[in-house]
Amino acid sequence: MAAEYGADQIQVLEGLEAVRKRPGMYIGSTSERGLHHLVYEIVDNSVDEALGGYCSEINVTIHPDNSITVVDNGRGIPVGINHKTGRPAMEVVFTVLHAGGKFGGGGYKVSGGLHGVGASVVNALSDWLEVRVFHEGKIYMQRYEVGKPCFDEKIIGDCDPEKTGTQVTFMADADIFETTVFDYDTLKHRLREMAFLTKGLKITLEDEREGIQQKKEFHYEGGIKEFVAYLNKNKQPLYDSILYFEGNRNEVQVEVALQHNDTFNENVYSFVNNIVTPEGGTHLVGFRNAITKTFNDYARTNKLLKDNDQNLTGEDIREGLTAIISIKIADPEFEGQTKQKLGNSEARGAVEGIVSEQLTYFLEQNPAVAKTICEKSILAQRAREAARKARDLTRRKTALDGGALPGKLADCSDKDPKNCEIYIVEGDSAGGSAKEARSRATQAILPLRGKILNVEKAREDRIYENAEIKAMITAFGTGIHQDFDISKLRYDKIIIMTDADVDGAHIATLMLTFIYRFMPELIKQGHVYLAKPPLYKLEKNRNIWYAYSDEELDAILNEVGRDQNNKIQRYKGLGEMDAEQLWETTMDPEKRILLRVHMNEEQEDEIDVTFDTLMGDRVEPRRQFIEENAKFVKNLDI
Ligand code: TSJ
Repeated sequence: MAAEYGADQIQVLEGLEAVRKRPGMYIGSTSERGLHHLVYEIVDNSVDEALGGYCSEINVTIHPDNSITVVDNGRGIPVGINHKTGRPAMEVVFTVLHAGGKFGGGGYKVSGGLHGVGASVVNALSDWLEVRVFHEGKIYMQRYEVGKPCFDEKIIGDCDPEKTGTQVTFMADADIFETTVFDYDTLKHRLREMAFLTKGLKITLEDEREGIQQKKEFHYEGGIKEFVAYLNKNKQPLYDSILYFEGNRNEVQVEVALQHNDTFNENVYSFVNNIVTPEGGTHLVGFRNAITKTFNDYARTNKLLKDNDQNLTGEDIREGLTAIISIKIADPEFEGQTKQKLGNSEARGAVEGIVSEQLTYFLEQNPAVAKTICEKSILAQRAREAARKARDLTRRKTALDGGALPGKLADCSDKDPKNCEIYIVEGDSAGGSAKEARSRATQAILPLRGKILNVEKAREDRIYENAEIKAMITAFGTGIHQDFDISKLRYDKIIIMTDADVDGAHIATLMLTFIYRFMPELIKQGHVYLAKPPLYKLEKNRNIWYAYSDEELDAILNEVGRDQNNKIQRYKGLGEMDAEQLWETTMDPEKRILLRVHMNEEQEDEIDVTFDTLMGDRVEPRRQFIEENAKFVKNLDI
């Protein structure tokens, strides 16, 4: 332990103690999310070095004990004594709050973690942390425990004299965080995003933990252009080019990339200093203003819009648009309840000016692309008008006749939604068995015919014409989009019941897509479930077993013996079960398995749906099977 503490050091330690007392103030929370922010805080320092042009590679490693190493090939944190403080520069970085990147000539800082607090906060919240700097053939090192230096900066060995860089390893403090186990996918997602946002920078992520070992490399010479290509990769683009605009104005650095696809959804993500701004702000407003004005001007000038046609709305132009807006600004101001909405007014002008100018030029140079986008927007305009009429009609209907329920719905008798559940069943015949099997008081059945409309691939007016979708909307009772009201939900559980095969999984996916796009709160608040029918029935000596996977069938056979007189039935669909079997295996709340659907909030751009397992009393865990099957629905965007 370094023994002597002067007055400055005591002040420093008090600073770090404040971080440990109120960690939430510095990293948002001590949940899994806060834990992962520690990594981003460290990586941000290397990204700053890359933005300055001094670093081309960052490697992140999750070690078996869940400690983390971040290493870059930048200039290295300056070694030796920092004159202002009389302490080693690296010690200042890790022990003085807000010290990051502020010393040495030409310190450069545009990025910064969500809370922009830097390395000392990570140190304060770590059980231990070690930093190594590679400089002129020597390795400089210092170690800290619970924020305190264990010794002065020292040279611990030699390295290649050409090698420069900084390496930090830390172990999050288990006394502070709810969990200290890192999630590979969460880190992967954010590091990929950082690589897209910093063109040319190579970032690797390696997981050394037992049973997990994997490695990823992210390196995009095209930056956000490649980000747009990535977001559109499972979609059909409307034209080949990805539009790209960049420039500097009012001391705001602006980069925009965009491309339309043939879906009807808008996928526009904005970033400030490499941090996503889900609530947008002035930079997003500038972008929207620019495209609305530029496309309307172009469409008028080129007679794609006639004199008596209405102007295109921003929404019309953004139908099927995938775009990234990334700005860098010295003093970002965030407003709104969650402080995630950019407030700087100079950002609006900068983005609007750069996008208007360069988009106008692009459209003049690429009339075919311009025409494609304008025509799609004009179709969207017409569909919007038709959809408004259709929606008004549906709205009026439900209001007038007190919400006439769909004819196919066999409703339950209990009127308290808290007790009620609705089974959405694939196919009329399975629907029939389910109606017979159900517990009438609390279980409603809505049979749907075959595949429902894929709402990702249909325009809004066609969606409202679809009978299956209308039936679900009226049965649930909540309304959709801006009319959505959770207090009107007629069932506590919405249970999707489809065959246990690939077709069934596809149908379930289509239903989840519909719910996700029209009433996402139902998923967010945990009201949506998948039923899990069995795959096999085994009969032996008048005893019956049901198996929900091949592994389970195997386990049952091991137990009862693999004899000649075993009768094994493979269920190909729900229709093969009689009402009693359906009740016993899939609908009886005491015995059934339900998977609760939830959204991974970190990854909303990938629409990631995962599951909790809820099982009746007499069913033993079947985790593996469920994990395997959950993959079917992993990517909603089929
Ligand atoms: F902050 C930190 F300690 F957590 C950290 C910093 C962690 C990691 C993995 C890397 C870094 C870091 C810092 N990488 N590169 C730098 N660069 C500087 O600190 C640096 C070097 C030279 C000069 C100069 O003006 O000569 C200025 C700076 C800021």
